[in-house]
Amino acid sequence: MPSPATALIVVDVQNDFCPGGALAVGGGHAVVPVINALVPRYRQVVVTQDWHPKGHASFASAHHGHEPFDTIEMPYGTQVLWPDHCVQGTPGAELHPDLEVTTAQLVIRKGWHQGVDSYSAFREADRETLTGLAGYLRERGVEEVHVVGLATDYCVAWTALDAAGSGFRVTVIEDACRAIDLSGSLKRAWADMAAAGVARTTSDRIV
Ligand code: VGL
Ligand code: ZN
Repeated sequence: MPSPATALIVVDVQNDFCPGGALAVGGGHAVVPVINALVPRYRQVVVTQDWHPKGHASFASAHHGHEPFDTIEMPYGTQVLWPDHCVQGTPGAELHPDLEVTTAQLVIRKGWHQGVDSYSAFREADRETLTGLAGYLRERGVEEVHVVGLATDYCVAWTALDAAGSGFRVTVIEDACRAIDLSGSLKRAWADMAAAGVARTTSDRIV
């Protein structure tokens, strides 16, 4: 059983990242039963939602002459352009209907600044704007976080890296995640996480 000082962060388990969704992650829905089994083990559970306004800067449709999965240079760095996804208030932005997170105390919505993406639940892609999550966790005595959800190589990895950078011990529970894997992004994400001291485990070691 994880200690009471360990929080579970459930990242972006939303309809648009599941099969049939606008930015479907292969097998995305398969994380739902795994996460449902994990949630009751944690005293503190935080859920995140990718939550973009219409015409968000991370959408290919907002950039004339660009296709989804192109990359462009933004003032804050390189940005992958995505299909329109997780638009605020749409069914695609809702949490997967079978996800059981009624005990979660906090929902962090991210990516809502029109011109800035936010893969991480801690810090937007400009690397300056904080969401307040680190302060929230610290004030509640959290020392360690376990990260699960979608997608391993984007929002899960960036959240895990920023958690480590904020001084939390971090573990990613692999079988409770699925990846987009765009041009080697999954391999790179695991390497970056390993270099940052992020540990890796599987849900059978916790449940
Ligand atoms: C995500 C791409 C764009 C994610 C969010 O949740 O990993 N990926 N927006
Ligand atoms: Zn997004």
